[in-house]
Amino acid sequence: MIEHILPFIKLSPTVKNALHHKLPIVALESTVISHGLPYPDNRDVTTQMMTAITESGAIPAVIALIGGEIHIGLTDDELEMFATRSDILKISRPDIAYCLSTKSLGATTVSATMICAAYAGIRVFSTGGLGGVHRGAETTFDISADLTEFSKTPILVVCSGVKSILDVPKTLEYLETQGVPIIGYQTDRFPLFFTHSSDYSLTQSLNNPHDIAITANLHWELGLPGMVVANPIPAHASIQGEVVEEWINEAVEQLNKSNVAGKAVTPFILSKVSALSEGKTLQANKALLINNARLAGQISVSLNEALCGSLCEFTHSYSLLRERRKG
Ligand code: PSU
Ligand code: MN
Repeated sequence: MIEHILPFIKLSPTVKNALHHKLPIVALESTVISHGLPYPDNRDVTTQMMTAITESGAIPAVIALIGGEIHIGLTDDELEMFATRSDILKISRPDIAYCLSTKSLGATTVSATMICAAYAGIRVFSTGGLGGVHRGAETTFDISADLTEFSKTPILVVCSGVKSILDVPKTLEYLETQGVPIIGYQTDRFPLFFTHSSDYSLTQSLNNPHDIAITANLHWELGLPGMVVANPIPAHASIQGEVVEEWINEAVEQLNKSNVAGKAVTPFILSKVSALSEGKTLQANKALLINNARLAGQISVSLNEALCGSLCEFTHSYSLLRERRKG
């Protein structure tokens, strides 16, 4: 399968070199840049996440769709473009082919980033929060494609749980049905994004990147696909659950009064909550993104030794195919 997909993939020189030398790589999504955070925080925090990954000993690779190609690793100008332009599509699993065939600019969500990272042989991906089961899903059926992706694509996603803008118990039930492991990093509680702990207990908890890497490798050796590592927001940046809940209830009320639906729901609630909190949630969001990037870098470094053979093979066939296409 990989052979057919390679012509659609454009690796940045840094990522290409990293694959060639079997260095650990961490994928980053672009929807959080284009639809999740305001400018210039979106650009600046992405740069800080990349630095955190580099400091952990891994190579960062922001993923986005540009001009009919899946870009793995962006230039500074491309990052600036995704941080500033308002005409960028939000791309989940169903939208990838359309975005490529129309040569549109596409920011990848968690589901699409997982798919594209897997094409390139990347196994670790860092983000802020997963999409999930929305409040009221029993009537709207609004359940993020992120959740089903974990039962299909072998990627480990480091995140800070989900925002309580979602129906958290239903999201956890859904992940369980999809067979998705959720490993709490140094915690046995599911973190709620802005809030570092919750009443939802986890059955799996590991205390260091090495043990997570061993478990992830075993998961994939067994032929099982995606997994979640839930990394709580650092305590100093955590906001009390009850406080966040008030902002969220207000945002959901505004949503219900509007005619916003579908893909626009998550960005709508995110920006309302940010405004209601007078920027406090933005600071928390940035802190957890950087913290997750650091942990993902460490896990990727630990995993690297166990996985290196397949990456080298990929890079070789990638180079051959691109040469053939150009010629
Ligand atoms: N949750 C956040 N911030 C985000 C997103 C989710 O706290 O930016 C983005 C991610 O890209 C996620 C997507 O994959 O929203 C989910 O969107 P939807 O609920 O429409 O599936
Ligand atoms: Mn949705």
